[in-house]
Amino acid sequence: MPTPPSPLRRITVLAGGIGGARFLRGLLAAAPDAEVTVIGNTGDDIWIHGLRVCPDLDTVMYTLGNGISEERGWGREGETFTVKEELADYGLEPSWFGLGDRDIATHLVRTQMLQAGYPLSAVTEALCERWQPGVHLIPMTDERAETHVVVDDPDGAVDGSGAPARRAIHFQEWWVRYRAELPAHAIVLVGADDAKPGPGVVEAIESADAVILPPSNPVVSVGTILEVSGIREAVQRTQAPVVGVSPIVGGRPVRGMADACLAAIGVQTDAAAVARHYGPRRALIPAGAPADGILDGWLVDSADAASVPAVQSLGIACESRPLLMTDPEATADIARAALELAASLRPQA
Ligand code: FO1
Repeated sequence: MPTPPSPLRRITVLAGGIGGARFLRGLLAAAPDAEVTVIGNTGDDIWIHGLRVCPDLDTVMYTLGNGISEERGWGREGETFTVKEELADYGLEPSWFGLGDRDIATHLVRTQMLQAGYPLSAVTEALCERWQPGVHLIPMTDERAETHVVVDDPDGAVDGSGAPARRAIHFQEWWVRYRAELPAHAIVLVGADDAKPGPGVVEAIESADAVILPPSNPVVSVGTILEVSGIREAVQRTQAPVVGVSPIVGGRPVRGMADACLAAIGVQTDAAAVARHYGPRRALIPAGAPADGILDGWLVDSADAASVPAVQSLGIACESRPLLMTDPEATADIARAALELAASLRPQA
């Protein structure tokens, strides 16, 4: 008996880099008939050696196009770094960001198209012609909006009062050069106010049958996408159920350094705390309480089953199940569980 086509045909996902890309592989396996639109984070984007690098868009494109380096989670499989070595021999900075030779071809195509006047959305569509990721990958905005991190000056400069001087560094420098080990006083999306949602972004959220927040970084990936004016509002008003998958398991990020980012905004590294941070969309809590959040449902790992009642008391449906994406089958099961929770939350037709 063929499984009936799921009522969730149009699925929109707000995705960051590695965790989001791996989740998407499971989602496509769990819902092969679905039409998946991925709104990609571009806050990580950076000019490096005159090339425009879009780490999260490329990680989704390479992962779903089977060109990703599995062991790094970013950049290309079978990569070489000859150009990087040559640049280092010239003493050209930054030497802390590794551009692979194959990866450089992507940045050359993107940079040439941007300089010819194409918007990032058109560039991304052109690059996806080659990679065929199986999703419609669209940047959160076509405008420049870059995540910067306010830290104590790494060179130890002090201000007039002798306190450590603070300065903003690009997210990639904080993440790659300093491994997010410099305490972040603030994380700022430079350009957020002027950036508007990219073509198709609001429409993909409003017309979805389900909106999914994958286990991407809640601050510098999902959080960044929601900072582009108009996107959070679209998520709050969509008719589609909005379901998230916790990126924190047993008090620790599944991968990456989400804990350093959560600390920067004063949110505990805990599955329930992230749900509270995203907030309930429809208040089940006493009428009149603010329900300006974005979540209808939240999946937590079995290790965090004890936090289910606390999340439910916020007005967010919550279930616990294994969330470690240990292999494609496990990832497909997680995606399936997210879709089932979304289907159960659809307004009764
Ligand atoms: N991450 C690193 O830890 N070291 C690198 O040298 C590095 C280079 C790099 C080049 C292209 C690219 O698309 C991603 C790259 N990343 C690197 C990963 C990147 O910092 C992260 O994927 C995201 O920005 C965070 O999700």
